[in-house]
Amino acid sequence: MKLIIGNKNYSSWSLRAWLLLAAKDLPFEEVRIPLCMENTESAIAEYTAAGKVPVLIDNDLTVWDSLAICEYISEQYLDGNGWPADAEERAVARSCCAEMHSGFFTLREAMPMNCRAVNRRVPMTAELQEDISRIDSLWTWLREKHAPRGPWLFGEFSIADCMFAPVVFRFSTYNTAVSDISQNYIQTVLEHPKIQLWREQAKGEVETIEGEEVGM
Ligand SMILES: N[C@@H](CCC(=O)N[C@@H](CS)C(=O)NCC(=O)O)C(=O)O
Repeated sequence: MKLIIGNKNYSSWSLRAWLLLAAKDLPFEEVRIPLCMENTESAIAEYTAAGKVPVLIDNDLTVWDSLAICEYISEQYLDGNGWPADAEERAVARSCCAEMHSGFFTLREAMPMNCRAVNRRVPMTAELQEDISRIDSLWTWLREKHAPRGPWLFGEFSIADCMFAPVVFRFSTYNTAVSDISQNYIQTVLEHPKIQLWREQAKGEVETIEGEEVGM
């Protein structure tokens, strides 16, 4: 398999698909296309007409979009184990991922993922606090419910953790105040060896995207 991704420092959607493949130790080749460069559009167009990363190439198959890639990996390579085993939990996990995938626009805009940046502060607005509070209460609820089975959102590591991993980096970069339970979850994610690897590789990147460098 080949996974086409953007800059590790900034490409939050790329991280989601990459983390599932990496955390599950599946063999894949990475192709990194730095975003916001003169040739970004043409470089991505070699793989997909959708114009966005991540893209997964598996033999003759092209899968674009982070969530579709995670679904495919789970079905094709993980026996469905990318999701919780229980049907009701699976439905809730899919709801969480869909909510992340289609929402939190204020948070995404105001707090861009910037893995190598620390101790940044951005101005708080009511809309931003609303997004943060929703994620905080969702994480707290899931962790309280699933704590006996492990430290991840649904106990065991799942696609839900991949979909929220960029938010973990955001909360860490911008020192976002959340519940103790969410803070523990953030720590769990940050300590994952593959998350540490991603962050190290992000630190090694030389490109800077001005528009993504926000906060003081
Ligand atoms: N919904 C898509 C969003 C993908 C997306 O927006 N990717 C951004 C990078 S994180 C991108 O490719 N931007 C390139 C561009 O717009 O030129 C997914 O989940 O994969």
